[in-house]
Formats: sequence, C-alpha cells, structure tokens
Amino acid sequence: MTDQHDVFQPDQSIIDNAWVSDWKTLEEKAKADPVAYWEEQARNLEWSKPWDKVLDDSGKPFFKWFTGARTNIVTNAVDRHLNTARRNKLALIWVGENTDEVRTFSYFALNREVEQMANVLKAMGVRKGDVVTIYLPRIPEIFFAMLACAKIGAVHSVVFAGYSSEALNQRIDGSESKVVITADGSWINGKVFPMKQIVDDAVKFSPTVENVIVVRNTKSDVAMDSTRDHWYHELCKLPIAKGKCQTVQVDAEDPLFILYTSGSTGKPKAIVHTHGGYQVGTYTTLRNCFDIKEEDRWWCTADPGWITGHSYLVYGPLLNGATVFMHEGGPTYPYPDGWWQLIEHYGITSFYTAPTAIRTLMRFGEAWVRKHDLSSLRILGSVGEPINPEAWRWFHDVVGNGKCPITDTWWQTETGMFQITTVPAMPLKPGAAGRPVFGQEAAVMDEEGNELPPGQEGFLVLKNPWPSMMRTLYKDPDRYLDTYWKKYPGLYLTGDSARIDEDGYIWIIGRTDDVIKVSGHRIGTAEVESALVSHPAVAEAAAIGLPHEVKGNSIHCTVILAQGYEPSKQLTADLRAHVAEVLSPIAKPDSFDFVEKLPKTRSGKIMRRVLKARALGQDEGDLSTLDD
Ligand code: 6R9
Repeated sequence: MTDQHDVFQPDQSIIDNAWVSDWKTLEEKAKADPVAYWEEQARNLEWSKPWDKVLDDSGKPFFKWFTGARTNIVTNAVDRHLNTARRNKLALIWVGENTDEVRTFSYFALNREVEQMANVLKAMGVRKGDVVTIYLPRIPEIFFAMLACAKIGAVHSVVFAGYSSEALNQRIDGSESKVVITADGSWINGKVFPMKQIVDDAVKFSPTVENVIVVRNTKSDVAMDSTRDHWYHELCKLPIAKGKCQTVQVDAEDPLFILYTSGSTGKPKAIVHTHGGYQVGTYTTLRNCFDIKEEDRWWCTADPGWITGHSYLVYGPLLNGATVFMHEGGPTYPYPDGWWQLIEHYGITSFYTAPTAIRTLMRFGEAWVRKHDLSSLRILGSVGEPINPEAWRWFHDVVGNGKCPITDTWWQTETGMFQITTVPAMPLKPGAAGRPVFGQEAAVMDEEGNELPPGQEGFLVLKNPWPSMMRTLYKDPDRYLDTYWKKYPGLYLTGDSARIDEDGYIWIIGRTDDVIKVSGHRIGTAEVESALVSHPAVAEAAAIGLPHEVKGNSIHCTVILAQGYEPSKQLTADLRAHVAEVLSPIAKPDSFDFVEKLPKTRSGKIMRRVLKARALGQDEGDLSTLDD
C-alpha cells in the first residue's frame, strides 16, 4: 500500500535561508560515511582535548563516541558564549503560571546562577560521578540545577514533578542520591502541588539522602527538618555559594545524566547519557531540523522532567546559543489562549509541542488563536506520539497561518536526540514522522527478522549507532542488551511499529510493547497494575491502552476484586485516586471493567489483545492459546 496523502512543499525562501538547503546531498553524504558526518558536526563544539576515535564499536552494542576526548556540555552550552557578544543576550525568559511573574537571564546571568548552585553542591560534598536527584517544577532553578551538576561532573537524575512519593522514592534509592533538589510546591491550574511534602515522604526511608535543597516557589508553608533541609535562598547568602566555579573537564564518555523511563516491567529503566556524544547529537539535530539560529526565541512546552525537556528545552537550544522560553503553566489555564498570548507577547519564533496539546486547544476553536498576532512564528514542531493529519492541518493552517513548516520528531528517551523527522527544506507529509536523520538508517522488520518492503507494517529498527544514544541502563547492562539488541542482533529495537512508504517517509503506528503513551507521557502498563494491586480491594489487574481522541491513548483497566469487595462508582473513584497517589496523576486510569477472570494463556500470560478487543467490542481473534 502506498500513501496517497497531501505533500506540502516548503517555500523557496525557507529552503534558501536554512542551515540545510540541499538536504538530498547531505543525506547521501552522511549515509556514505556516518562516522565522518558526525566527526564534522563535533568540530562545531569545543573540546579541551580532541578525540582519539570518533566511534569505538569494539564492545558493541556498548558503543562509545569521541573516546579520549575531554569536554563538558556546560563548556559548550554556557561558557563558550561568555567570550562572545552572546554573553549579553537572553539565554532564558521564564514566565510563571501567573503570567505577571517574569524572570529573565542573559547568558552572563545564567552562568552566575549556575556557578552559585554548583558551589552549593560542592560544599555539600557532591563530587564527580555522584548522582543528584532533581525534583523541581518548570522554574529557572531546574536549568541551574541540571547545569550545575554537569558543570562539576556530577550526574543529574531529574524526576518529573508530577510523580508521587513512591515513584520518587524508587528513583532516589535506585540512584543512591545523597542530595535532592526540590521546591516548596508548584502551581497547577491555580492550586499548589505539595512537592516538598512528597519529597518528605519519599526520603523518609531513603538510606542515602543527606541533604535536601528547597527552592522557594509557591511560598506555601512546608515542614523543614533542620538537620536535612535547607532553603536555597538561605544557602545562597552563605560564603560557600559565592565566587567562581570552574567547569570540570570530563571524559567524553563520562555520564551526564540518568533519566528514568517506563518499560515493560514495573521497574522503571534508568537510561544513561554522556557528555560528549549527547552534546553533538542534540546540538546538531536542533540546528538541522528546526533550523535554529541565535536570534530565535525557542519555546519547547515539554517539562524538563522528560527527555524532550532535557534535550530540547535545556541543552539543545543553549548549545546553539538561542534564547529559550519556558512557561510554568499548561495550555488551558486560565483561558485556552494563554499560550497564543505568550507567543505574541514574547515574539516566539519556534514552537515545539505535543499532539495532545494541539488536539486539546483545537477543541476550543480557531477564534482563540485568531485573537493573537502569531506572525513571529517561523517553525512549528511536534513530539511524543503520532500527530493525526487533522491536528497537523489545524496546527499548520491556524497556528502557523499556513507558512510554518511542521517538524514532527520521532525519538525516545533512549535515543537522546531526534531519529526520524524532517528538516525545513524537505517536503512534508501530514501524519508521517519523516526520514531518518542524517547518518541514520531505519528499517521495518517482520517477526522472523526479514526486512519488509515499503508499505508493510512491522517492527521499527535503527541500523546505525549515533552519538547521543544511551550507553547502557544504569546498573543493569543485561536489561540493556535484552531489551534493545536481542531480538535482531546488530539492530536497535525501538519498541514501535511503523511502515515506510515509497518515498522513504516513515509512518509511526505505535508501541508494540506494554508501554502506553498517554497525553504524550510514557507509562508502563505494569506500573499501573502494580499501583492497583497495592490497593486492598484489588486481587489482580491488567492495564491496556485504548484510542482516545485527545490524549492519544487512555488507560483501561480490567480488575478482579478481592473477596468482600463489590464494584461501585465509589470504588472506581478510589482506585483512580490510589493510582494517582502511589504513581502519578498522569497515570490515572480512565475506565475500568470488573471481572471474575482475566483471559490468560496456558503459561499464565495475560492476553492483552483479547482485553483490547473486548473493550472495543471487536472480534477477539484466535483464542486457541487461551487457557480455557
Ligand atoms: C521523545 C519521547 C518514546 C515513544 C516512542 C514512540 C512515541 C515519540 C513520536 C512518537 C510518533 C512521534 N513517539 N515521538 N510517536 N511520532 N513524533 O517522546 O520520548 O517519552 O521516551 O517516548 O514515544 O512510541 O517509542 P519517550
């Protein structure tokens, strides 16, 4: 089957002004020698010692990049700008949920803040290689904290500010953090989310945490343990916080951060990324695919707690010397034109968001958008899940006024940078993610390991290593091998299904494993199930994703109740609240079925396919492996 969809051709002026105009030539060149391509890109950044080897694949699939080189991502994201006129341009514009609250930082000021936070961490005994857990909302301090860790060679582990205490506890313990950086609370639609209280519950049983740094944000009352907790603004007054702080030069392969993400089991995976390759990957892809220039005002709406926030809110734009815009609030509070108002007011040029946000805003109608002058926009972007053609067209026609290319970016926490996307000079197909990035090749495979021809759906794999690939799973190299490299030796298994069309454009269908994307958030069904069975009323539970008009997927749970419990509206509400409390409000199930029995194979595996068919009222298909 070929795809007879619309194709949007970019305007000649976009092609002429882009970093990458002749994309076909560059694609061919990078394909012929990916390692040489990446070496050329790496030369755009500073290294205090050059590499001996660009790619060391001797221990594959534990690939190493730029071995022997010394660098630090902060040298490139902050320090090098200080020696140029860029030192006085804005690095960060921050607007609170209450949009009267605005804080701005030039590169010079950003550096001062990062030095201060780094000095504090050093005074607390944080050393190279130590992991620091960061549990902060979308406020400037999350930039300072991440960059401060990187600056002194410590490893940050950012935990999304919506996770609950058990999930946070699991991530703190897994990384053995001695220091946690948090805030008193965060604003969500006018209400305070009690972050400090969640941290208190999370660290109660953490054997490793010695210090908790608390940023004052919502000014709410919080309990402070005088032996463990410190207000950040008080620490900043101390002599320990003052003075210069050198950026430590680290090995290119030294870890920069770990980031937990959901997989097929209840235990989240801690993805490891390094300084050298990650900076090359994020710098290059943002430059090519969003044509980012230093005069751009770049707004990525993702939370820094996810990979999109790491790569394309914090590191990528700063590496490119752009101005980053960050907003604490969501898309519809207090009115559904808050975001459009901000684009107009701050002259945003590049706007990168998620299909779920677009679909949410679309429902409020065009008038909210048309009220605002969005003519500063020159490029739009999408990430997190497939964008349906209808949402694509609305984004393109209404938000972009028909003149901005949309860069749909397919990638993962594991890949660190875009893998399948477009550059602005390429023709666009609404609903297709695009082509493998320069230096990458992708294929679609069948169960037996054969590459499938164009048009056929199968398992999406990536063929070439790339600089910002994860290096391993923290303290779990075997799981790294099993999850990503075992099914098709030599090929990276993405976990997604896709098809490739005749023109080489890739259409992503969705996850093939027990991971669901709900409003762009990655949630493991096993995490939801283990949260459910920790409730006394639940004997057994199975969670699946069902298509949802706005969220992309919704979470549907089939539950066997414990003896003595009956299904009721109240119980459903209790179970939803329970999942929100032990895992996260983002993982709240949308619907429940209460049953006596779950469909299982003879070996005891839940047949999710059958649950899905039942929930959707479809044919249950082949039931020969069902246990009875
Ligand atoms: C960046 C990010 C990764 C999974 C991935 C895929 C889905 C991400 C997408 C997309 C279609 C896109 N995904 N971007 N699907 N089109 N543009 O989202 O990372 O949270 O690790 O999720 O998200 O299923 O495998 P992460």
